[in-house]
Formats: sequence, C-alpha cells, structure tokens
Amino acid sequence: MHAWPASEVPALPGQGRDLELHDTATGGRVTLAPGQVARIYVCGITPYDATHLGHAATYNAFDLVQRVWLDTKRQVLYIQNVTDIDDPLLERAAATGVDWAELAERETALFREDMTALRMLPPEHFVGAVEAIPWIVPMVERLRDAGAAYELDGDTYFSVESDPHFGEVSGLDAAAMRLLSAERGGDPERPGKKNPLDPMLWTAARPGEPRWDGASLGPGRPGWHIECVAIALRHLGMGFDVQGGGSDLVFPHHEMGASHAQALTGEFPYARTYAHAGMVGLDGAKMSKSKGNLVFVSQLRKDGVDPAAIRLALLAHHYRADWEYSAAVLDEARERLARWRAAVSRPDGPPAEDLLAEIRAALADDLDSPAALAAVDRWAATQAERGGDDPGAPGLVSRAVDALLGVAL
Ligand code: 5CA
Ligand code: ZN
Repeated sequence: MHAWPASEVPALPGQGRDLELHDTATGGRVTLAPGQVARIYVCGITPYDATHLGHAATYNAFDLVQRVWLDTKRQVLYIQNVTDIDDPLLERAAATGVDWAELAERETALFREDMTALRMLPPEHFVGAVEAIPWIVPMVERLRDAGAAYELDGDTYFSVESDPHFGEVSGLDAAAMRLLSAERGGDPERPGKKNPLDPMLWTAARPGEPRWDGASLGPGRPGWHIECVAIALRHLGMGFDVQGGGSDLVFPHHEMGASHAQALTGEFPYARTYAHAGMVGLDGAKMSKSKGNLVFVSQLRKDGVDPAAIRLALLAHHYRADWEYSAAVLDEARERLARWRAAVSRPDGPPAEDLLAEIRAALADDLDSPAALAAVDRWAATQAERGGDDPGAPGLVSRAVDALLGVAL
C-alpha cells in the first residue's frame, strides 16, 4: 500500500555522530554500525482506533533514529507494516458492525494523515499483512517441511524449540513468557501443543471469517509474528540494523519473530539491535485500544492543536520512559513552541554552531530528546534576554530543529 509524503529534511553543515542505542536483547548500550544503507523495521499499527499518542510516541522515537542516520550521511531503508488482518481487528469490526476491510482502510488513511501532520518520515515500503500473504504461505510451508512447524487440528504452529536462540530477545523465563503469551494474543492453554508458548503461523479458516488460499496449509489467514518476518525478510534480509516497536512487543512478538526468521534461514541474528519505546499512559493505565483510555492525534488536530506542539510534547519525554499524558504536557509544549518561534523569527541571534553540536550529541546518546530540547531552550532564552549579532543563527536553529527533531518552526 502507499505510505505518506515525506517532508523535506533541510541540509545541515557538518555531520552527526554515530547513534548509540539501548538494545533490549543485550540489556546494554550499543553503538550502531550500519552500512551506507541503514536498515530498520518498525512494527506498524493494527488499524482500528488509530492514531493515539502512544502510537505517535513510538513512531516519533524511530523517526529520530532515521533523522540521526540521515545526518550521518547514510541512506535509510525503513519498512513498516500494517496488521490489516488479525483477531483484534476482526473483533472490533464484529462489535461495531463494520466490515473489517473498510475499518482497516479508514483507520490506515487516518494514520497516514496523522503521520504527515506530525512530519514523520515515511517508510520506503508500507506493507499490509494481506499483501504479504503470498510471501507468508511459502515461508510457513518451509518451516513445516524443516520440522520447525506442525499442524494441530488444521492450524499451523511454530515450534519455539526449533530455534536455539529462542528467549534471547526478551531474556524472560518460561513463567513470565507464559503470562505474557496469554495476555498478548497467544494460546498457552490450548491442548495438544508441543510447547505452550508455540505461536500460530497460519490459522485455518473459521466460519464467517475472511480466508485466503494457503496452498498446502489449507485456506486460512496468517499469524501475527510471521507477518512482520515475511515483510522484513523480503525488504531487508537477515541481520538488519534495528527492529523497533513499543515495549509491549518485546514478548512475544519480537521474540517469536526473531525465532521464526532464525529457524527459517539458519542464520543469526534476525536484527542486530532490538529497540523499544516506553508506554504512554493516561489516568494511570497504558493507553490502549482495549482499555479505551485514548487521546487521538486526529482529535487534538481537530481541536486546533498545532501538530508541531504535539510533536514537542512527545519529544519532551525520553523514548524509553513510560509516561503519562496530561493537558499540562501539551500546554508546556505549546509554550515552548511559541518561545522557539519567537526566537527564530528575529533577523539575528546568538551563534548556534554549539547548539547544533549539542542537539547532535544528545540524539546520538540513546535519543536523548529532552536534552536536545533543553539545549534549544537555552539558546532561545539567550536570544530573548540578550539577543545576538549572528545573522545566520535563527535560520540554522530553524533548520536544525526541523532536520533533527522533525519540528517545523
Ligand atoms: N500491529 C502490531 C505490531 S506488528 C501492533 O502492535 N499494533 S498497535 O496498533 O497495537 O501498536 C502500534 C505500535 O504502537 C506498536 O509499535 C506498539 O508497540 C506501539 N504502542 C501501542 N500502544 C502504545 C502505548 N500506549 N505507548 C507507546 N507505544 C504504544
Ligand atoms: Zn510487528
């Protein structure tokens, strides 16, 4: 499917630093060493109830990764999926009496509008699960033929024991995995499975549900994890630089995805780094569709909130932190935006070369966007108090904030 238009990234003098990111699999900091083309896969939305601020915060984090890479003069190959067929989508469609495909299309369109408004750089390939079915089916067949998958009453399951590296993404023990599996789409209680954690690769057609030709698997629909693997392997191949998503995807989604791919190819690793954004909450609970405690980007936009202020509200939190949204967060972002706009709209100002270096250093340091904002705040405060006589400074600040933080002043 088509993505959304790219906002232009202004050119900056010099070059940024190499990115250091926290890696979930090792639990520590790694300096990324991508090639000339940096490869990243970020898990996309399940298109119902999009786009809430939690989604936006996660995509903001990985947009920063891209911007840092572009600033190191690399190209970026960015892939994102849309889970346009899955249990939660079908459940919501049934509950509201809307056709599942129409619901998916409508919410995906809204997501594109929100991403465009927030100046998130688009993926090179934006791929729906439905589009990926022709790649998924032969992969599942190969896994089965290699003994890494098995059939149970017509459904096809992945055998977690087929990957010697299973467990290395999340580092969780079996009990913790089992709890999370039950919470997040797995079926550890189903009798007959080889291992309770084994996830579904292909679900045999259920009465009243959409179905696709599964060749030797029979008619049905794809499982969740194999969807992302099929799309990532097709467009990126093994050993890509970053697998990204929110921290709710560490287990089972990213653990299972890595194992599917590693069992399929015999290669290791699936991704070199696993990066996860914290959860945004509201009123003491994670913002989620199932809880219904959502703040939508589209609603804020309708209420007249400048998307640049929404983006600044996201940037004010470190991407790995869990945080709570409140009206105060947005008020602070609006005030900051007004201060910055005033500061860059003067004909000259304090020199900004050091500020550019500070923003670059902050982002290279595990995407420390709050530190980057604080640096711009200091420049804007100096501008407001004393001004300066560098005629190039306001323009440089404006371009730096746009190119590195995605905020148009
Ligand atoms: N379609 C799958 C991924 S393949 C999915 O998780 N969809 S989602 O719509 O539930 O979430 C989309 C992205 O937003 C995922 O990366 C998820 O981890 C992230 N996300 C979901 N809720 C929150 C939240 N409250 N705060 C931060 N990120 C969130
Ligand atoms: Zn995914």
